[in-house]
Amino acid sequence: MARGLFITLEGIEGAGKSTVARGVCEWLGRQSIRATLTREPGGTALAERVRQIVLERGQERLSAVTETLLMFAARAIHLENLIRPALERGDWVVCDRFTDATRAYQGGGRGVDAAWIESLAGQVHGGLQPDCTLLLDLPVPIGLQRARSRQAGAVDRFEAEAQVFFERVRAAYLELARREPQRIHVIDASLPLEAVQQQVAAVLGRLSPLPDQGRAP
Ligand code: T5A
Repeated sequence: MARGLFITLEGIEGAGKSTVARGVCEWLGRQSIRATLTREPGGTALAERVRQIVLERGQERLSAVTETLLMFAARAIHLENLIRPALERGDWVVCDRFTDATRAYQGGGRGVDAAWIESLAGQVHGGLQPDCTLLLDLPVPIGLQRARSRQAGAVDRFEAEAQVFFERVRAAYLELARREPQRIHVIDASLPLEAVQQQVAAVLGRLSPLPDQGRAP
């Protein structure tokens, strides 16, 4: 059986990734395509434990290098236990954040060496890349306002960052999209949700249909 397609969603805090990811799965369902919805960091029980370590604001310091290693540790667990098996059984995998987040947050936001990130990505991905990435782009103040208005519990290590940090993250994402326009599709996420979903459906509709791939019985 041919493998399913690997779709990732990216963007700053409050861009609407989780909301749109659920919409993507519903859209795929309407096309009779089986989809597995997941997220990073996390996605499996063990990787979610790493997520907790990297997001919670504890007593101990986490350097940018440690943060990067933890992101890739969680990703390696996720790839081995969930993403690869799902793709191999023909499901499409819809993943809320993947390695572009490490490039943007740890690389762009924290200044971690880009070549080192690519070297880790090469080892952890083993050649697997997203087939399509939806970059939900919007001005930082709008994203932060949405994220904060929805927030119920404690602020995590990233949400505690200043606006200037997210400006660097956003700029890094846009640069990635500029370099890989075939894979990374920039979606105007400042628009109302319905208009965002229309842009996303237009991108998904252009993906090459693969015969007998991920079709629900
Ligand atoms: N991280 C992650 C790294 O640093 N490196 C890495 O390699 C990886 C994988 C993870 C954190 O980890 C960092 C980045 C993150 O800081 P997370 O929970 O995955 O955290 O990410 P967040 O961005 O914090 O998730 P959010 O839930 O804040 O943002 P979403 O998912 O983009 O937004 P969503 O869908 O929850 O929507 C937010 C609110 O806006 C509304 C929604 O209803 C919701 O209330 N909304 C809209 N409102 C108006 N118009 C629209 N178009 C809307 N779309 C959504």
